[in-house]
Amino acid sequence: MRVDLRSDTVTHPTPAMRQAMANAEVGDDVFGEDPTVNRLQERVAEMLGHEAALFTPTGTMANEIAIKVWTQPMDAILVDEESHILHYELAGPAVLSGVQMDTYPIPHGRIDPEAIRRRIRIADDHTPGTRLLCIENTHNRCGGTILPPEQMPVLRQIADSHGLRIHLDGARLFNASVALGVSPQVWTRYADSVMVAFSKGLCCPIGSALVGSRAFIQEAHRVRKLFGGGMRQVGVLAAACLVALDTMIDRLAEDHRRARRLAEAIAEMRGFRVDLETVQTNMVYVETVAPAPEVERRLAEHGVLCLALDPHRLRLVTHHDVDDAGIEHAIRAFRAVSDALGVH
Ligand code: TLP
Repeated sequence: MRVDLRSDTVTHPTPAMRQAMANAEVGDDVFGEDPTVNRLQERVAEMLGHEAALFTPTGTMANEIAIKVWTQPMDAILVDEESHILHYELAGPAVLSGVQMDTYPIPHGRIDPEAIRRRIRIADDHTPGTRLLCIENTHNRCGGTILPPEQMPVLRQIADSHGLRIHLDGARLFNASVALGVSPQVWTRYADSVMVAFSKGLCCPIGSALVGSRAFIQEAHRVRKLFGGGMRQVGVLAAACLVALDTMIDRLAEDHRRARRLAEAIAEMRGFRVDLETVQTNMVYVETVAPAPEVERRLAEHGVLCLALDPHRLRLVTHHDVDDAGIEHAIRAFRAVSDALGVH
């Protein structure tokens, strides 16, 4: 049995998505003439309570477009110490927008708004001025943790009092909204721009969307072209995303239930530690006494794939293509590796 827990990005499109892709009406999207893309953009903008949306191939591109639109070279942006933008986008903000990334702390996935306030730079002849605050929900490297909605008005107030925009990296925003049983708008209405992804837990082969005001999206459309992301008859891809919005959001609760089961079982085993407080959605981070790459290799021998993201930390992500039997198999594999390593 093979159980792939490396990421929810490994999910395959469902039969309903393939059907919709085959039948999609298409046009040239660079001219804004793809009816399926247009329908998707209107739908996402409405769901997230913003004026307009833009379809992008990846979440990374959407994040980097937002940063480019909101800043000028020599500005600074604030990202948290564990953010995707800082760790996994190849210094994109420096390369593509000419801005400096400053960081704020996020211990155990929690934001202290005062720590953000203290790190805002006021521009002068020597200092880059902070223009943008980036936040992430759910938070990937913090364990799939949820940004408490009650923090949003506080962050908005800080941003407004210093002339900052807020960009929300919501690659897994629907996981957060399903876990709390609230509308995604409890977060999105306080942000100036939001990225959501279809290619993770929602199982689409490709696709993210960026939302914001009409003026922001107009500029984002130009920057997408600059970054090489102007696409043509991509209604075939947007069609899968529309199916995902109809069929794949509510079921994320199953992934969360399975992540919990996995986390609680591994937390009991020798040689592993799991902070159960951070297991709030579809991710489980496991601290390992043995080197994580060694644990990763041994688990792979049992057909269980995960990612050693740090020297002593593994990430497991539950998703549509791993069922209860897969989770039980993964638990047995962890137990076998724990016994074999014999560490305490
Ligand atoms: N994350 C991927 C890897 O890049 C780590 C994963 O497997 O989790 N924001 C967040 C919070 C993300 O987790 C990701 C993808 C992105 C942005 C980027 O999305 P893509 O891969 O579509 O560029």
